[in-house]
Amino acid sequence: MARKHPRPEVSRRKFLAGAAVAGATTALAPPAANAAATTDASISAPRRPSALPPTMQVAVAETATPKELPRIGGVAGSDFMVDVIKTLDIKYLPSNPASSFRAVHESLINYGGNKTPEFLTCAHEESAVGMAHGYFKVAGKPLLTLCHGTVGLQHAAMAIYNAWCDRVPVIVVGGNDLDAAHRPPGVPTFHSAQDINALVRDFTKWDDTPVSLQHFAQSFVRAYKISMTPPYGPVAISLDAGLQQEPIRDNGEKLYIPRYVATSPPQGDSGAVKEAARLLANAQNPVIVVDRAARSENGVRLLVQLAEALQAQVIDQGGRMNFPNTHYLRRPPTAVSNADVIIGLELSDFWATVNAYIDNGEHGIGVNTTRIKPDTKLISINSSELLTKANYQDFQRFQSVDVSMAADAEATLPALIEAVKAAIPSDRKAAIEKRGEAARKAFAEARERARQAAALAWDASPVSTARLVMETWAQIKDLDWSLASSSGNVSNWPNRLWPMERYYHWLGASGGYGVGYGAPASVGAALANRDLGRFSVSIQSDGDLMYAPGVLWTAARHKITLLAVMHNNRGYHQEVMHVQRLSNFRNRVASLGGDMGPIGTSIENPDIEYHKLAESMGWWAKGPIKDPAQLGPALKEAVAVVKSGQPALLNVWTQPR
Ligand SMILES: Cc1ncc(C[n+]2csc(CCOP(=O)(O)OP(=O)(O)O)c2C)c(N)n1
Ligand SMILES: [Mg+2]
Repeated sequence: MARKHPRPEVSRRKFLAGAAVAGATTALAPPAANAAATTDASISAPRRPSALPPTMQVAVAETATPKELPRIGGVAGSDFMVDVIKTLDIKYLPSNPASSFRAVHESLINYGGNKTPEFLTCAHEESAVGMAHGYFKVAGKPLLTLCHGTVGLQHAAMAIYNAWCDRVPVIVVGGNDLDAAHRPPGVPTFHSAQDINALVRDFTKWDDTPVSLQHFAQSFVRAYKISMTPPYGPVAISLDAGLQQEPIRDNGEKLYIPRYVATSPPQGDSGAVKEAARLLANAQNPVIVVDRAARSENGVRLLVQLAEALQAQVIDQGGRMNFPNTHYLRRPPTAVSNADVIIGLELSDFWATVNAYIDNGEHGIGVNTTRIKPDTKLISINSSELLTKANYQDFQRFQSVDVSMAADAEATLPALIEAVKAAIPSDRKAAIEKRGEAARKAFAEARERARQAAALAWDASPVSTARLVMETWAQIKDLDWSLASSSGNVSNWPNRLWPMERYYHWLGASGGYGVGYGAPASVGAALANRDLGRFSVSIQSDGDLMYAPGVLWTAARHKITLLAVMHNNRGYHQEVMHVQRLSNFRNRVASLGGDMGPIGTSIENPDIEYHKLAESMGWWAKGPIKDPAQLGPALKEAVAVVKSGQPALLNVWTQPR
């Protein structure tokens, strides 16, 4: 990095030389460090054998009490960074430590008092970002994570991709030592790159590499602002180690922190809103499809208003808790087939909403069929159109729609509701009311069918997924509960049978379907719920937990209360089905691994003792529960433990799904 300014009072070079003497690194042997003040030591010094016996200094550094480091004069640059960070009221900083951000780490603790943000020790960078992801969906506020800019960011990448696909803001700051001439050789140089942000640029909204403290202040506030403007998304900042470590240079320029003012979300164009309202108001059978439409409790209220004004059926695809599943207008995805007008609000996949892809064509190639009538009018309000990048395919297949608004659905709903009310012709009001009556009947019938289906194999062992979910419900229903995450596949039982009415009852899934989201996201969501006095429960699948189980320790360490009920089907069941399907296509018997179960997809023999795993990291845990009769009493005990302040896990053996 080219630095414009003259050298600071205490140069980073001297600091590092001091650090070497104090034993921070044996690689920076004093002769080289001293000689480097004038010329490059490697040019003038005679070649030395590579395995040197320890010098006096090295031996002392490795065995003796380290000498006190020389003091840096002035104010540390990273203290100013902490001042900047503190203006944004970020409550937590889940992170795995690394030397590339040691200066800002030190400032956060000793200068910032480890408050706003509070450092939460994470065992994996993916867990840190996953926690931030889950936290946002409850709190509506982003978290900051610091990571080792190369290897740490590589670990964080999948979780950042999930956040990107799920339109969730996360502020990712990666430490990186840019100055090749001055950074320590060896590991810190392995862990440096020209441009760490390149790793995640395809799935972050914005990134920057500040080269001065003032630049950092601008970048950080800008990053926060961009990530918090709908459509939300993760952002990345590369933080140079030198910039963090050096003192503030007093060159007559006063550092300042730009004020953060939230950007208002983009609203649909008024002409397009009017046209959409006209189509909806005159439709015989309008259908509202929602995915990430509601960003808040108010969003849920607005959707109910829109649906009731039209007595339109609502299909909730579940990216968020958009619409109460207890409302009589709630319908299953098949309801699109009779629609003459469909409005999609923040759909991640409009094409698959109105088309079906059936994975059983010839040679394993899927077959596409339409789900809707040919003249159905389509309307879309989707802020994701403002956030499309080329490489990753999260934008899905292209779907032509008749009225298309690149706008935030929740922000557009008030105008749309008004426009719909104004556009309903008075002679259609009776017909619209009638639609509501039919919907009530269909809703009641569907609910009864779901209840009957849940009763199937009620006493089966291992436990049926419906029983797992409903026994859990029986123990939490009187609490102010939040389903922090549901990983694996439990046939959607919570969404089908738990009454979900509040925004935090359901938080959606990972967004990018990168498995390993469930465990950290539930801990992050539980953290936000804890601060709001709510009870968090998760359905935790076995495959998901094994990607990075260390997040269990983070939960226990930081007193994050969560009840994790395991859907332990002893396998990557979704993949069991895929291999089976291909075997069927090819008219072959699916390969079995003797007592190992399906090869490559079962997680058995040895069976993982998740209860012991959790216990070893500070959780109360019980299992394996195979007899469904034992589930209720165990859940009761676990709920009491969580209420007392400790996370609890039940290892329950379940049917595949
Ligand atoms: C990071 C990642 N690796 C692999 C996959 C492929 N995959 C999709 S579902 C699945 C199984 C997950 O197992 P589990 O969480 O136990 O859920 P189950 O299917 O058993 O209900 C896998 C491996 C993925 N989506 N993401
Ligand atoms: Mg599984």
